[in-house]
Amino acid sequence: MNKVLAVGQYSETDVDALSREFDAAPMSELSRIAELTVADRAGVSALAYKGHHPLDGAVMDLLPDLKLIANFGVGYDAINVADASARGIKVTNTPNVLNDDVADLAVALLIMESRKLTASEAWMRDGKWPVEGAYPLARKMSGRKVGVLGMGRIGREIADRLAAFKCEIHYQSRSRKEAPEGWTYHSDPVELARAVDDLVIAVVGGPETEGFVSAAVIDALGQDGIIVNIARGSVIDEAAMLDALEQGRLRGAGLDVFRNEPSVDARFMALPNATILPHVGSATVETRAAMGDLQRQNVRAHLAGQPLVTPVN
Ligand code: 8YV
Repeated sequence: MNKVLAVGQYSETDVDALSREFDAAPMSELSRIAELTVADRAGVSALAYKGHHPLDGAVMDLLPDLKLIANFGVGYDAINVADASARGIKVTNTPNVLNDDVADLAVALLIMESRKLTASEAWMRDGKWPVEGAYPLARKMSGRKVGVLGMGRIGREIADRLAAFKCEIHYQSRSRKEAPEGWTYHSDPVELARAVDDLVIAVVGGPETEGFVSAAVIDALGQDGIIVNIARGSVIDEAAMLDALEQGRLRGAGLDVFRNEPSVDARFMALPNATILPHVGSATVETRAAMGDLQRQNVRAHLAGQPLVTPVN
């Protein structure tokens, strides 16, 4: 038996496609798997997962015939890949198809926070323009020195866009990359933060980057800096960043990701110097369709005994 189980909040298009092709009507949460009968769990060889709740060995062990976890998303930090590998389970993700949207959003967040676009729009909607006059001056974004933390596929798309905004590009990653002339490599995140005006975070999530943007990195960026994060909330020492934003030791933040999503720390809601978005980096009709398609291509390849399209392990 080669049954497919789908777990997560899928779009109508994805629900239709998963049901039609794999007879897999999605269940909302991982915790529902435990409610299935032993007979229903037997023979499930592929799990199409869309979510950010931890998927570890304990969940995998509920599905004794599991051979594939196909993740909807490029970041697979919710999946314990070591647990999967130890059980002979392959993991796939959905890289590349979301690079443009996520990079667009990173640049948008930097511009939104620098130019105070949310606040100045509110000024207009609240009727303050004719009464109180022009909105106070914001700050320029083009031409700043920007540090990109993590020069993977998404980091590169962000840096290319920022270069078009005449920004001086600095980056940090595990190794020096083939990059255009004039881009500066730094091996250490504190050194990167010290060299730049603003910092954009594009590293993978998970234990290896937990708290990577530490209080020391935030201090090194300094009080004129803006931090943009489109990666994972876990990458930043969030309490240290909140302290710095509240105390004016950091000018601003543009954030699409947080610790403990969707129940984000209430301190963010009161900050006038943070542009906050509810994890919408890849949330366009076009990109989510492409992500769903790539997830199903991996399930299809697995069922046909063919090489997986975008394997992780
Ligand atoms: C999510 C993301 O996958 O791709 C990623 O790593 O963070 C997002 O695109 C999205 O929220 C769907 O769960």
